[in-house]
Amino acid sequence: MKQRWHILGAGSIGCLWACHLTESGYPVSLILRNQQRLTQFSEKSGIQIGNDFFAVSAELADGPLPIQQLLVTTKAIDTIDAFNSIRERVADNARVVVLQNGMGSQQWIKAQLPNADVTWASTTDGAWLKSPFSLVHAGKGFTRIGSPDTNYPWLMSLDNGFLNVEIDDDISGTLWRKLAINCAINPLTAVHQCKNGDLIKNPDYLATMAAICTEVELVTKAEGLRLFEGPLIEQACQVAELTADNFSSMLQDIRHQRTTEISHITGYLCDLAKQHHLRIPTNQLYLRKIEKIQDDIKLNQAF
Ligand code: KPL
Repeated sequence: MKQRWHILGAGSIGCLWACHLTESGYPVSLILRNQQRLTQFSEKSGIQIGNDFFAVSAELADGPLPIQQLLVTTKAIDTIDAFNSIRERVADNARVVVLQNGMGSQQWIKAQLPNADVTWASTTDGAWLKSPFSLVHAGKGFTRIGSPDTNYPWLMSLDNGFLNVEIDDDISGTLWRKLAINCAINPLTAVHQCKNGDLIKNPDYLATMAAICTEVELVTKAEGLRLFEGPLIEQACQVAELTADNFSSMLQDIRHQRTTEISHITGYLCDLAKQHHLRIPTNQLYLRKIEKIQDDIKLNQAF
């Protein structure tokens, strides 16, 4: 019998991975937030993708089994609370995969579990939940997975199932490239409430995006990283063009009155800039703007 995977974060990507791991023969348990979600789950006792049904089990954070294999798919901002709710159950030498956008929680989890195999992952799969535990796999992408310091052979066992999984020797670079593009596109589109493509059509937005990119490059240089062959602004324009009709995930979060991932994207960059005594005023300005929008949302929700 294969070793069980526990999944913390039963959103669309967590559910997609629950199916992927089930398909490759692992027992899987989703860790759910509360009794209401568990009751909802027990009506289905599994996850549906189109006509396919995957028999997955679910439990609450205080479930009975020790956790030896853990996939973290919460939003980066929810990691600390979610992880602390299961900390007691996680084996010190557990295998952990952190599959998230942004940076910061990967290192935080490693600090909590210094003897665990903590690995990082990034995905371009697109999925959404049309109803609880009923999933639409809208875009087949790739999940890159790796460890920033050691090569763990067990990672190969995740390249089985129905998702495209690639072992990545430069997972830190992969996450950084995503973070850099997200710094360039997401806060600007969220503040100006525009589509990704508008950033290249409007000269003022384009100039701000270029300033953001130059500052990101200052920080990556100080970190000893070279993300792309050419300048970041060229890459950012390319992504904005390719996704011209899309609304960025940050704008969607704001439109749905949700907390964004800014603290693990631009916020992470600003923290590093501070450590290197670098000034990155444009990124700092947009960090403050998004934080202000989030504060206003919270205030509105309180009344
Ligand atoms: O990843 C993205 C997002 O919306 O979060 C893109 C489309 C690349 C914009 O940064």
